[in-house]
Amino acid sequence: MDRGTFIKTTALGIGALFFLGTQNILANSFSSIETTEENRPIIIIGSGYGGAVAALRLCEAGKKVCMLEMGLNWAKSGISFSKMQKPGKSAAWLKKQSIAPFFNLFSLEPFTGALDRLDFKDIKIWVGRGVGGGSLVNGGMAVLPKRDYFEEIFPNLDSKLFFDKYFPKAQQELKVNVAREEFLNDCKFYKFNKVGEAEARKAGFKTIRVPNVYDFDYMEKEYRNEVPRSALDGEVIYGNNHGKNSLDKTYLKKAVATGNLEILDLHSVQNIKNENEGYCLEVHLIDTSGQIVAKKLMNCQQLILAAGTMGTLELLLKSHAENGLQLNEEVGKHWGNNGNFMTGRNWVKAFSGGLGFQHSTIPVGGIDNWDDPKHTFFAELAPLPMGMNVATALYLMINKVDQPGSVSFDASTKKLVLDWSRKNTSKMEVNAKFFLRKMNKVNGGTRSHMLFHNGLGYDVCYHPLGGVVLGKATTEFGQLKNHKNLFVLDGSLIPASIGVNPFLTITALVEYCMENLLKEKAFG
Ligand code: FAE
Repeated sequence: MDRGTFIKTTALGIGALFFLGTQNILANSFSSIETTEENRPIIIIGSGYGGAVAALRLCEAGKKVCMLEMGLNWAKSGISFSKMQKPGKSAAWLKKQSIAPFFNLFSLEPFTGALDRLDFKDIKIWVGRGVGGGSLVNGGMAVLPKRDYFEEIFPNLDSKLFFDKYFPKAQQELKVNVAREEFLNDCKFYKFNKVGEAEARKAGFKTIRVPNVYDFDYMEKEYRNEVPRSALDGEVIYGNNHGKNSLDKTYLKKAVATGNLEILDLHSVQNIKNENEGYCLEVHLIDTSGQIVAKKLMNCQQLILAAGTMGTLELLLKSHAENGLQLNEEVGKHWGNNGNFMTGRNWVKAFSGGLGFQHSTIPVGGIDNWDDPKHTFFAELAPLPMGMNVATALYLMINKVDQPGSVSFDASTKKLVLDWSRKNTSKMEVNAKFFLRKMNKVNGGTRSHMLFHNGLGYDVCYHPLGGVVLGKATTEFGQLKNHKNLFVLDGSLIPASIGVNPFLTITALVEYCMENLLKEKAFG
């Protein structure tokens, strides 16, 4: 696409749209809206973990940074996040129905919500939208990967340096903390976890306590009714109004405080074009109903892609297909679901109220079966905050990815294509059946047909990873190969899996990359 086709200025410009006062209808009625042009030295696309770390370190180094985020700045908007039992504005990205992993009985008015689901043939991928990215909607579990698995996944990285320096740095900045055992024992909202751990141990599995970014001091106050409730009131995948240290309260807050960060929300990047040594972005400014209200061309000397694994891959592959953006052959390879496999059990202590009637939304326990070479997995004891005792236990298993997939772009449909099918999850399914059999044998219960077809949620993915792997598609510090001024800094750097929930690793990796890029004077 050339610049001329890109900048189509019609007689009916933005001013007229506002004058007529019906932006949405008009944005639909007129195919072209005036395009304005802006320049920035450094642009970051995406405000999740990768984008937030990059922004802070650049701003601290005195660089002026502009961050483009397609989702809403929730903190600024004053709009509350909705509870799981009452999905509202934040529940879904421009959908007419709720998009939780199950029980989607709720109709919605399309709104630029905080949770999105990308549907492919054999896999559904959930992602966060809004300033803070995935940190707005995730469970906050901040888990260190197993050191030997980290070394297997990243053979060229110095693991000692990571475990001594970058992981502790990420934990500190993200405000990772651990719940007090006395509180967990006492709190009726964690009965599901207590029962889950006891059942797992009875079945011969090892259980572990899982750190989190949710402020457990705040949660204890919630329990004592001293502050408004969030985790103890069904808030999580549609956002938390209190308690969770999402990125807007950590990295992004610090970056904004430097005075060097400009965050533009509801700015959706459509395409990237390489121009001389810099980049030109085609950007749509949308309103909260998803209608385009303005178009911008944003030029920058340096570009950081941190749009999350799926967002970054889409922008790179689409821009390659449509604008001839040069890509190396590694882009799109080594993609995986981080071994995500959801499963559940029905009839868990059904007649004794054993799992509790109310669940905290924040997970604190896991089953660590990583040392078993035949059935290697980690499983999160996930809450099911339905406000009643459904006697159902939910688990998010994280397995190795023995058959990674790949991602390409179909220019005719203008959509990403995943080379990923049920066969990629066959070993994960073996592990899930093994796990369920062992649990049910000693504890009772049945495979949860209520939650998933045949009790096996092979197509649920919260952790898409890979496609722009560190040291393969990029240099050792995240610079896209053959591009002096284009950097990829997000989950796409991790090849297919990391064995545990990934945001702590993404944060540590980007800390490492940024420290070295700044040392190399990659940003001048
Ligand atoms: P991410 O946080 O996804 O941020 C990317 C941002 O870029 C988003 O805000 C997008 O809206 C934005 N973006 C995308 N495309 C564009 C575009 N074209 N123009 C402008 N902006 C764009 O990226 N992980 C854990 O470690 N622990 C957990 O407990 C956990 N629970 C989860 C629960 C749920 C329901 C979900 C969905 C995920 C969970 N995750 C968890 C995964 C974690 O949130 C995810 O790995 C990270 O957020 C990925 O970080 P990135 O920096 O790669």
